[in-house]
Amino acid sequence: MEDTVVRKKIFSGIQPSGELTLGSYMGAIRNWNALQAEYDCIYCIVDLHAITVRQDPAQLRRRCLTQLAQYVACGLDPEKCILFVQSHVPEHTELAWILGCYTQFGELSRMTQFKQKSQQHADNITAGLFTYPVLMASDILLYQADAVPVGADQKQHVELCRDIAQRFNGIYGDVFTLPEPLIPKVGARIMSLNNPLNKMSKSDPEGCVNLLDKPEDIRRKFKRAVTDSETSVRFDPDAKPGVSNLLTIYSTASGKSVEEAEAEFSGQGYGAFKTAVGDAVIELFRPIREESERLLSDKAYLEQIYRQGAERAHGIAIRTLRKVHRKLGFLSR
Ligand code: ATP
Ligand code: LTN
Repeated sequence: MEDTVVRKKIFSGIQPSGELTLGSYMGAIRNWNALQAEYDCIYCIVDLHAITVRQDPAQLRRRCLTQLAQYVACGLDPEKCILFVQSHVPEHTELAWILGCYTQFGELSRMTQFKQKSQQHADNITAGLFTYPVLMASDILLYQADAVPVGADQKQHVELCRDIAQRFNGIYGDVFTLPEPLIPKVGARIMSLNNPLNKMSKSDPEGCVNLLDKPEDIRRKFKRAVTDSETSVRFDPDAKPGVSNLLTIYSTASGKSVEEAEAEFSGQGYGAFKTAVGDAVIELFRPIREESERLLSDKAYLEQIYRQGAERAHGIAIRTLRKVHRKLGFLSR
């Protein structure tokens, strides 16, 4: 009899709260792409997470579809992985309620993202913003994911998810797989082009390059990128955060190592270097932008992808949720 190989499971998601950025590409999607050949991958558009801060309904609807088109244009293959929208699979919110009863107030209060976002949205600090990591834990645990490919900023949330799973398993036996964060060695934290001490973020348009930006906008943003008062292109994140960030971007966009990139630009000024980084990113994103535009003109195809994705995701999620109900002592329906 042939051995059945159990493939490891991967889950990740991105909020449709803005455009996909160079940061989310380098920190997450690039890795998602590489993993689909070897693992069972499930990638989500986490719209329920997006509403933890106020969204415009028409814009949210458009961004969800655009984000799906970009997932596919980046190489995520709906034949190889499951692509779906979080709100289409109701088990996410059901399990989140349950897990919230196994999560401490103190644990959630310590989350860095909550502290930052509650400063940014001081007039609207909702219960949803606070319990955001519980919903994220539910996303991951429903699919019994072994690994979660994310940028460095999400490590704390994956660790909390693991703690919640461990606590639950400690009480009820082996219910959940304990997930590991998968964080890339290079590109896990791309910094803002405006201020290289801050993470590149959707909420800072000039410091941030979007996947769908036009070449002239990408060129302009790199030309204006903040560097330092020296002239040497050298990787030293503490002394030269701006230049080091550009080297990281160049290296990941061109496939060359940071050392090769340093050698390539030695003796050249920052002007030529910035132009080359911009050009590398333009060429990296050009096919993605063109393919996204093509896919967006075929709404029926995109709808078919997310409908099938939700159906397959639901089939997996319901099994975990039923098991959880049984373990908790809920009467079966
Ligand atoms: P916000 O900017 O509003 O905080 P975000 O861009 O960090 O949002 P998402 O788009 O949900 O949030 O992040 C998607 C994925 O991309 C996550 O895995 C996150 O860790 C990763 N990511 C986001 N920004 C960066 C960055 N600057 N460098 C590396 N990875 C990033
Ligand atoms: N919080 C994540 C998005 C997210 C996620 C997930 C990532 C929601 N659910 C499950 C991995 C696994 C962020 O990037 N802001």
